[in-house]
Amino acid sequence: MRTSVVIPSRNEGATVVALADAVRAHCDEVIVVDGHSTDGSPARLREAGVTVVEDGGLGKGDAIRRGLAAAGGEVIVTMDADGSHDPADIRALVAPIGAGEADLVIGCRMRGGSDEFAGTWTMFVRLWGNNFLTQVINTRFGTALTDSQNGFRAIRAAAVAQLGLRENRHSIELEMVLRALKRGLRVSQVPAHEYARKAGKSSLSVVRQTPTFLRCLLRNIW
Ligand SMILES: Nc1nc2c(ncn2[C@@H]2O[C@H](COP(=O)(O)OP(=O)(O)OP(=O)(O)O)[C@@H](O)[C@H]2O)c(=O)[nH]1
Ligand SMILES: [Mg+2]
Repeated sequence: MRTSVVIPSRNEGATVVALADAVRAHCDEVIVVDGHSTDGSPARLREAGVTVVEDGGLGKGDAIRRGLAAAGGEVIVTMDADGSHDPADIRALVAPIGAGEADLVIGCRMRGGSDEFAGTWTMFVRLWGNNFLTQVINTRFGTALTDSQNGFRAIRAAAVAQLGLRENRHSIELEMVLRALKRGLRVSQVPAHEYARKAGKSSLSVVRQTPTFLRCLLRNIW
């Protein structure tokens, strides 16, 4: 199936140019959605022949929504620009959609392993939050997911229009899986390894975004 890869990126100049180049071998189209980076990465990407679109300045969710709208593939993969996701996993993410077995496929770090799950309080809280949200989803929809929050995932392009995504921040992945299950779409997982980001700083503040995640959960669970 014709596959687009959407990479949201804000000041990821240390990794995004090489990543976009490496991704080309695994898909038909690469789109970097830039968050008004000030590190010169958009110009370097364009020089390298990569399609760059600008986000609306509202956050990662806004970037993902714009990337999904701009993508021309029958399947769209989303992945981080920070080197934490392996382009070699793209084909495994797309395969269940190509086989007609799934509409949304999430890369599962519980089965693929993760360098990120380090013994820090931040990672403890993030892992706990992921497990909590995943169990709420499993209880509500009778699913058996183990990692509902990974941003490394593939979605059937025809399904995107049914979802009406609105989240502007990191809660876009939660909104996507909730709305997909509510509409009766098939959600599955494949193992995918997550590496610690190779450079730069995380944009996800657990303290600031917890209310955003809870609001998104309450808004979309029923
Ligand atoms: N275009 C755009 N991209 C963003 C924005 N915020 C974050 N991103 C990108 O979205 C991806 C995910 O953000 P991260 O900061 O890596 O969040 P995370 O993966 O939860 O945190 P880490 O553990 O540090 O990797 C990265 O490629 C970011 O550069 C934004 O406002 N606009
Ligand atoms: Mg990341």
